[in-house]
Amino acid sequence: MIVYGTGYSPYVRKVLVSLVEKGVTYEHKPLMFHDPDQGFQACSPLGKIPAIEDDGFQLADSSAILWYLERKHPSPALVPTDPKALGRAVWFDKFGDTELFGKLIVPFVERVLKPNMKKQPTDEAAVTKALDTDLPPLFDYLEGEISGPYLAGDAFSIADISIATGFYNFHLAQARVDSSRWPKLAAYVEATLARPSFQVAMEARKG
Ligand SMILES: N[C@@H](CCC(=O)N[C@@H](CS)C(=O)NCC(=O)O)C(=O)O
Repeated sequence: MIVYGTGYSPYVRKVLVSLVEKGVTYEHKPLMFHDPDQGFQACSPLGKIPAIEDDGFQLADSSAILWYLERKHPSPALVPTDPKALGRAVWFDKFGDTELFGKLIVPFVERVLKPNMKKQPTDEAAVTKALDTDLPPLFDYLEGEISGPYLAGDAFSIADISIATGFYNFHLAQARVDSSRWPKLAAYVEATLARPSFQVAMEARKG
């Protein structure tokens, strides 16, 4: 299987974590979104990352890929079967991708991506707004949802992958979850990113 997309992307990281958890071997092509590479373009209709090619089968979108991997490589399961746990897993995958991502990524975009990769100035006011205004309600919500090591049921799942992935970029931007205000969230993020699969996927940014 070929995985397209830089390891800096939280969405690409979702796919890499899933592959490592399931013990599937893959080739990683760490290109940026909208790269002209023809193989990538054929897999990603919108030019977004991640995308995969698996034995001639092409697919884009991290959640679609995670569900594909789940059916093709069912063990260990990353999608729960219990109805309530399944509902929560789908919800947290969606919440992570849509609500959390856009705000969690702001410090990374401003402090890492813009100055180092785009040669543009950092907008610290945007970082302050994300940290002080936009993220606290989301962190409050997550703090209230954490009652054990996993967000959906009693096992690691796509819910944990999708919520934790963006916190690595948050950390790369020298931002942290304040453990005095959100102790459960801070501990959950630390423990989830410490999993071997996340460690491998986080190293992939150097690829
Ligand atoms: N829903 C997609 C989102 C993927 C996405 O937006 N990736 C970003 C990089 S982190 C991208 O390719 N952005 C380029 C663009 O939006 O045109 C998924 O889950 O894979």
